[in-house]
Amino acid sequence: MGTTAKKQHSRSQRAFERGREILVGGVNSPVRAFGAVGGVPLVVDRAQGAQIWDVDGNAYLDFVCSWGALILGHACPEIAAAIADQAKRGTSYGMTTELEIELAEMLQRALPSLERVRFVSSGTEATMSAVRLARAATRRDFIVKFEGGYHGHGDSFLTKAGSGLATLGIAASPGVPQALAELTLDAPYNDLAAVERLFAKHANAIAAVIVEPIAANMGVIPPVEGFLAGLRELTRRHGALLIFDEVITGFRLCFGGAQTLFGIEPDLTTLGKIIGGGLPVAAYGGRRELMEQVAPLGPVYQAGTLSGNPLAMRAGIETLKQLSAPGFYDALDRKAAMLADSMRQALSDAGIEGHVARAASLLTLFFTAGPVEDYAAAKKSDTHLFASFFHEMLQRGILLAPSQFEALFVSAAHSDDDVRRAAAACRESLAAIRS
Ligand code: HOZ
Repeated sequence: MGTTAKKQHSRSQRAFERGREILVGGVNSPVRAFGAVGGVPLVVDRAQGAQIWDVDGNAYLDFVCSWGALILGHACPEIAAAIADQAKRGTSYGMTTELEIELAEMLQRALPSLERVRFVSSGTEATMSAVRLARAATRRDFIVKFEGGYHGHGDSFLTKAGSGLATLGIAASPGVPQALAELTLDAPYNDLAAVERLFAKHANAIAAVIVEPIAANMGVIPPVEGFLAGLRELTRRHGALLIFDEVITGFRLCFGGAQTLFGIEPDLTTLGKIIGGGLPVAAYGGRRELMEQVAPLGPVYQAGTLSGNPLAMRAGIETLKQLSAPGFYDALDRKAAMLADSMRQALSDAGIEGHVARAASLLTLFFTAGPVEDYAAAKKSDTHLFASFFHEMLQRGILLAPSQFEALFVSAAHSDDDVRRAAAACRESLAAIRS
């Protein structure tokens, strides 16, 4: 590991330049554009297990894992077989299948708060639909979200948001009508008193509080003791709904969600990523009397041609089957702890001020001294140092998300050796950016 041969990127460079002539910014999602770290974005050829190859044949150990969707790693044989089998039976029917019922039942067994479930195709759809339902059910218009939280790109979520907006420095997206933007109230994450003040100021007008129960789109920030329980109590007291956005945390921390881990029951939950096994699936669900306000039972309209897509259902079912194996999460946790510990040690050995946040297999190395409890603290990170670190890691064959404000995902496909390799690369990279 001591030396790194300079990687060659000529085909990736050519592909990216060609892509830029037709795809906006050469990408189909801004977070892929290396906007904050510079350099040529990865143009992927294939991936298997924990490895991903670019079109130049460079191999990387992948800690992006499709932004958390691939907890079993790439091209998991059982999932690939299930998709191939389903493809022969038809790829989309636009009608109900037993597969949808089976996956929904599996979700409900793991997350009992999901009394009723609706499948959609992306996390954005899930959060938009959950908020629409919350507004309809409460007959109120305001929502509370948290600075640095990310709930997809629905109009109501694009102020002070994390993920790509944090990465690209977009404070609020143009194109959102002012009248709508004014209905989104932002509070600092982990600041219960701020939420209480919003409830006092907008008495009987807040429909819902939406929160990532473990923030993972401003880097990883776990909730402080009492924060989630406090949100539960405050929302109940004020007649508002509590929405847990578990698009990242669902089935990431345990066989269930953050709600399982913290013992807090939200009114509505959004899921995505892992439940689709790498295919486009998301879901929202929650209390029966709320969900039954959605069409066709109620008037809250939401629909989708590809919702509950059979290929995606097969991938989701196969994924959850594997996640339910005894010891699955313990093994993942052990590897993630190993990586986090070695990163902490490497920071200290390099004499670089930093903070490694971890929640199960979600990690972020912040280039700022801890604690990082909210977006303001996360933003104090030295993003230039992060960019150098990112490229040093990439050069050593380790792919991280190209932003300080994202999580690193350990998957079941990462072996102990992979973790040791990443840890060694981290040590070398930190030493390299210090000098
Ligand atoms: N939640 C993902 C990043 N934090 C979204 C990925 C994307 O925007 O493409």
